[in-house]
Amino acid sequence: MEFDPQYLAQAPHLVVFTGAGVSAESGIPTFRDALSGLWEHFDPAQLATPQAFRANPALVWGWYEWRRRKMLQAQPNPAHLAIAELARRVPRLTLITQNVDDLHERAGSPSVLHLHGSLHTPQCFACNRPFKGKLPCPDLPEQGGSLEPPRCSGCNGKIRPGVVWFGESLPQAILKAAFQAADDCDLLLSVGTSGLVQPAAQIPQRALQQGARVVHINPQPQECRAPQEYSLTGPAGQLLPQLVQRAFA
Ligand code: BV8
Ligand code: ZN
Repeated sequence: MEFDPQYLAQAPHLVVFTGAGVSAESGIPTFRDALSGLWEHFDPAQLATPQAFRANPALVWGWYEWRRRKMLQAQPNPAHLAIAELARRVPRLTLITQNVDDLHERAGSPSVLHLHGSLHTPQCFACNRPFKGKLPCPDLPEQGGSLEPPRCSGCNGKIRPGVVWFGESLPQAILKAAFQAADDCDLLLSVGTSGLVQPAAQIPQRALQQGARVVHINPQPQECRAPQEYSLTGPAGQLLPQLVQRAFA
């Protein structure tokens, strides 16, 4: 059945759930593509772990600084801007992201639930104190490189990225708020995610189970197992502005 953009204008509570694909058109490689150059022989699920950081802190810190530099150079794309526009138009919008970049914030989204943390909140690997220092814009070569992490001013421990690694728990209060929004919403847009990573991937399923409409926005067609589940195939930077335009024309 065709998705009617009017559902967007009429939903009392809209959830937008995003993955790395929403930042793809800003030039930020998705998680699978983020392993080029120095890291191309690594599996992200191996590198984005506390074990990898313990074993080779400079390799892991270099990868994250290389990605942070890409984020600093990136601009929000029309998908981020359309989501920020939706927040101004609908009665209630909860934005939940798996991404560690700040492009939703820079596009003007007022509040963002970061399930997997953020590259902009480094902290101490030993004592968890937030890193107070200023991180310089890393001048890593395009193919990246190893970089010794800075040290904690409190305990001299190594500073780590403020992201949730594989095998680490998600921030419980944020996950709880995200699940509550999924359980309460009338419509959920799932934008640019392959739905592989748990427990984030449960969010669209919970919305579907309680009777909300769920719309997947992804260049890869997504499997729809329920009558109120839809798959809009294409890049988010094109489809989202069109949806907003048709919903509020
Ligand atoms: C935990 C931060 C336990 C780091 C990330 C149950 C079953 C199986 C496995 C598990 C399970 N429960 C837990 C696990 C293990 C693991 C897991 O899920 N493994 C997977 C690989 C099977 N989960 C965990 O370890 C989680 N922790 O559960 O802890 C626990 C419990 C108690 C006590 C202690 C421990 C932690 C998971 C968090 C990992 N951190 N990010 C970093 O960024 O470096 S996840 C990382 O992957 C990113 O956040 C990203 O969002 C996510 C997925 O990566 P991508 O594939 O790149 O992105 P995405 O999935 O969004 O795919 C891109 C999509 O975009 C594609 O579909 C593509 O078609 C589309 N696209 C491309 N271009 C566009 C587009 N869409 C729209 N427009 C476009 N232009
Ligand atoms: Zn410390």
